Amino acid sequence: MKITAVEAIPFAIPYTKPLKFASGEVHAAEHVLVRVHTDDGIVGVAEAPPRPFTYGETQTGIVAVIEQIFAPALIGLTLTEREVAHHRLARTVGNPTAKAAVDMAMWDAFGHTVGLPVSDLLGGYTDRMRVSHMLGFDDPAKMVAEAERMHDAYGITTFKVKVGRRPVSLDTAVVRALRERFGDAVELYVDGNRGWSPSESLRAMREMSDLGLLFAEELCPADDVFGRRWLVGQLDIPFIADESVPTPADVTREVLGGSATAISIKTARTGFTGSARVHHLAEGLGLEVVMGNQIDGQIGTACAIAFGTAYERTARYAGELSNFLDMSDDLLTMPLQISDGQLHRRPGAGLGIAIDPDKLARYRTDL
Ligand code: MUC
Ligand code: MG
Repeated sequence: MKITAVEAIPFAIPYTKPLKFASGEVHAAEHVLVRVHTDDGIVGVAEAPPRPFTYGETQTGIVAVIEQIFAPALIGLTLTEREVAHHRLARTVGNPTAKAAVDMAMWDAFGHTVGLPVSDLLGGYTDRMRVSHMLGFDDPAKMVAEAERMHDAYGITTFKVKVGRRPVSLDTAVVRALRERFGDAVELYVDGNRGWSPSESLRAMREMSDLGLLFAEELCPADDVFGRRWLVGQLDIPFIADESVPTPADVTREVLGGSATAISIKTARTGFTGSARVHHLAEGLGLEVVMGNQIDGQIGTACAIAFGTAYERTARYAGELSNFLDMSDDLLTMPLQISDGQLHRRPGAGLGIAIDPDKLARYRTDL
């Protein structure tokens, strides 16, 4: 169970449909495959998605921090020394997705070593989750058509609508068009990626007050400290903190400060070890949680479903588990399948996934 090597392999897979949102846009999955090797010949995998507009990480930076700092700090530890690994990774500030991928690859390797699924090792609550699909910026007719496609092809009935454009009516028109098209047959919520000011956010939420929204996520920046507290205090639905809460301490700060009332858990940024800490904190504080999406590929989505199915609280709402459908290809030998609006966690040890060597050879960008 001793770690002998940690690899960081950059790869690039184009999106068939780019995702656009208030803080940026993504046209290709330029991610980093992380592989943790042990002296038993076990290999654990995970992926890190660089999101410079969210965490400041780049693909080159993720490879460098893993190769230069994390790998030397972890080689020689056993897979059960997770707390030691966590503290060694924490000596480096920032780099959330690089740390998370290393952590999750260690868990995958541990699952393979003991012959058990990661989801069972974490909590083993259920084997499936309902799926929520993120709809990126476009005009109302195209966003409705995209929702129809996801509804008809995959049975998806929950949509997170990206908002945060100016004027706010650009986005409120989309949400209204979706509600008019689907009626009560779908759940809708909105994510502003910090695009609006607090007052624009309140105006938009008032315009949409008859549309039965489930949540509002990160409509304005957490750094608008009083403005955001003012906004959250006036809403009658939970306000989800996402990129403003990359650590448990941030969750505490935002929630106790009145700037958030629900939490997005993203395994891409807190791994399994950190996500468990956020989950337990949310349980202790009595907060609702949603399993979020860092525009994950299929490896990242396998991680999110493994964690989301482990606990009752994370499996309660639809999880954001479908945006890999917009990628032109992926690295797994067996693709994830969404049907009837649900994704099952993979059976089998670890994450239950295997990397296709031919696909990795085609898409890696370091050789
Ligand atoms: C989200 O929930 O914000 C958009 C940017 C990012 O980093 O993640 C996505 C989804
Ligand atoms: Mg978000």
